[in-house]
Amino acid sequence: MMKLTLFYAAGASPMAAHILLEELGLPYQLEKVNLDNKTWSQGNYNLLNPKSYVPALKVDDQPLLTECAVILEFIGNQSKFMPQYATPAYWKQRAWLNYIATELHKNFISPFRPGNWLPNTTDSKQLVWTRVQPRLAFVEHQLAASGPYLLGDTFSVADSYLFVMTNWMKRLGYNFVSLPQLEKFDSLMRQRAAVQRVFQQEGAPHSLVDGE
Ligand SMILES: N[C@@H](CCC(=O)N[C@@H](CS)C(=O)NCC(=O)O)C(=O)O
Repeated sequence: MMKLTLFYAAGASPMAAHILLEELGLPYQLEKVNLDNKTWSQGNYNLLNPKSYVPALKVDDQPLLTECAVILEFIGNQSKFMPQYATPAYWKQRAWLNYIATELHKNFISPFRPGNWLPNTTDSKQLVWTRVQPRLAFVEHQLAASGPYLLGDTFSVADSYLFVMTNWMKRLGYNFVSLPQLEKFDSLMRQRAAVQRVFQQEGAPHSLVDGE
């Protein structure tokens, strides 16, 4: 049996991988990273991951896996939950993972804070909203046409990543007024037992205030 260790910070993007591990029932260990001083239980996190951010996934003695979308694809592959390589379903899933990573996740990051952090001031929250809102509107349109999940009726790999985005929307106080399908998606995800276990395990989200 493969040994999987997920490096995470509460409420941050590794939650997507955490949800997927729980959904698929794979055995794994969690290692919490203190993002303020970049330490973990064994010392300097930057020595382990020079990218200096989470998520990271250690698989046995293999080189560390990084990048949310890649980690999700890797986990999905472990239980054949990721569609078979090079089929239309595979490309669709890849396109969603890439879209969420580059159009949503990255645009949720404040350009005013060094590193990858959510916005923490009124102005930066407003700027981030002007960037993510049109991209979320695209997802809304897709969910209205063929939801309630990204690939239709059933939960798939990219849904765990999209949920991190809707969870951040709530955290940042953005409203769902023009995004009812996303709101429905968010509440469907919250009802899933795996998601509830993840919230319980991670606890209160990492502070948006530097060094707190
Ligand atoms: N490109 C990376 C970005 C990961 C990322 O944004 N991580 C954030 C948490 S959501 C982080 O660790 N920020 C702390 C820092 O950059 O110092 C990915 O897709 O995995």
